[in-house]
Amino acid sequence: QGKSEMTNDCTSTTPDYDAIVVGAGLSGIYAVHRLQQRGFTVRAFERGSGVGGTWFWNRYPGLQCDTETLSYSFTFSDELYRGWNWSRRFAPQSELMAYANYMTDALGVRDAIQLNTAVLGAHFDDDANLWRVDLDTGQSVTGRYFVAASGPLSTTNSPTIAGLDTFEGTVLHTAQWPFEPVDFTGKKVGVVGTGSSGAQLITALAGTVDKLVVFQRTPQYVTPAQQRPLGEEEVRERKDNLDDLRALMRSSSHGAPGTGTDRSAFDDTPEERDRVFQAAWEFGAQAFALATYNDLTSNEEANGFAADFVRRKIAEIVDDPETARKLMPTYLFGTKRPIKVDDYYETFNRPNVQLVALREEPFVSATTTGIRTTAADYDLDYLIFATGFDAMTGTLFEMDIRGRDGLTLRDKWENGVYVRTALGVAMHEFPNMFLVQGPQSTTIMNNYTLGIEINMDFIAGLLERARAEGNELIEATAQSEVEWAELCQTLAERTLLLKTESWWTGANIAGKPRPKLFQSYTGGLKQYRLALERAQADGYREFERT
Ligand code: N01
Repeated sequence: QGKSEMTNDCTSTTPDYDAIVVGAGLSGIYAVHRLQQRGFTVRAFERGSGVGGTWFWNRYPGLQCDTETLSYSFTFSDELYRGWNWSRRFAPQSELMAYANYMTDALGVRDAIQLNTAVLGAHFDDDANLWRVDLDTGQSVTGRYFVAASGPLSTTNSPTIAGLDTFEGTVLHTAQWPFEPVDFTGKKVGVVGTGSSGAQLITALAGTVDKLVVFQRTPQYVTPAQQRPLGEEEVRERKDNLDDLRALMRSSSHGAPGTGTDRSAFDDTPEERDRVFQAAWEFGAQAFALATYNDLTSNEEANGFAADFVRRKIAEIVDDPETARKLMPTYLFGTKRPIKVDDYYETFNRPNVQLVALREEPFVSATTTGIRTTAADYDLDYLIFATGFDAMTGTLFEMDIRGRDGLTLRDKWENGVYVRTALGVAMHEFPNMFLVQGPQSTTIMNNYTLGIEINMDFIAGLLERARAEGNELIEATAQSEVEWAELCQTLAERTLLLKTESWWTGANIAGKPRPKLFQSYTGGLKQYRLALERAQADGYREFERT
């Protein structure tokens, strides 16, 4: 409960809540819990009609989390980890939603979450030292702290095609999927985009639809997830050895068992390398990208070994040589987020699936009956955009966030060109505002659930320290955010990631200025955790407290 009822009283200096949280996805749920547990009053606002965040909105057929369930789970509570049973190696959307609801109820945070309520703006009041938060319900609330748990992938990228409004079929987006099931039986369906969402959707729809036309811009590297039901024995094993699992996750580079390796691709002969890649292909999950060799995304020659292996697989799997040619990726392996989907290339052997290479035959326009490219007309009942997100800054910029003296976050970060955060959790000139899995944290690079825990435990500790010392304001120093942003950029420059245009590099949104500082911390989850632990041990010197 808040200290007082919500108020529109702009002169009040006693905030309604200690903390206001944006979002009730997994990060918002944990943020509310962690702050309540430390004795802070908290209110979270969620625009959806249910909790779950990304899993609430992305309901398209075939969706499953591509991090294994046994590690895509909160590990802070033995009881809650043991109390939940995943049915499969990778959780489908319905189970992910059930998990978000399970955590919400088990942690007792449901009453602190106001659904169907979007945060429109949050302004720091320099005189009262609090945040004034405006909601789309017309309400305005105040909080001492403002915590953005709004997710890195929660604002869709919806490119348009000339004449789209004349198309008489149905247009959908994977991340704004209808709540009622859509029956695609006997329909002609076009899918634009072949990232993680597109690849999952394409393989799921192919068996149902009459005709599936895949509009592909960049051919992708897709390795099998190797989905399967979980065995009772492996679940029991994990639950009985939770301390080991936790230690393994926290000391691994990606926050999940089976990630990271000490071996270079040059340690092996070509034959040995093929055996290693083949074993990883058969094992599935993230093994191919993260557990084969440690130099795949830092050395171009090593990268070529992995890329060649996948290209050979495509040539072996895909029957039609022309389709296989169109499916061959040429960018550096792993410089877009690796896609783990079963039977992706096999799907293109189905007689009802057609691949359109947009770089060879670009869109001309939509028509009343479908899509026209420079080479042909495609009749469609549905056109589905699987075109991703305005990642990292998109959702933060959508809200009108203003720090000291009315400075907007958009101006502070120069439209996303110079994003700078202290340790991925806070910004200078935005006192008492915190980010959970925001830019320059491990966010989309590593296991998300553990990243949330590490982030929020740090923030809660900092708030507790400020409270104990009687500080009203916590503000990242200008120096700390410059240093951290430079570190993020330096680490990214040691990889091959900057050589490819992707949503990781902020290059996927037409007209959006290109970031000059990398927006993720790529040093790995273990190093990130250690950096936050050092900051805590050193008395939070990155933050001025008054
Ligand atoms: O989006 P994407 P996504 N015309 O940006 C194409 C997470 N996720 O939703 O590569 C034509 O990766 C674009 O082409 P190109 C995960 O982190 C997780 O698939 O830019 N095509 C690309 O093919 C993932 O990385 C899960 O040339 C256009 C596709 O659309 C992130 O979300 C599942 C276009 C977009 O791919 C984003 O994935 C799903 C245009 N104008 C997603 N604009 C899990 O399982 C874009 N494209 C955890």
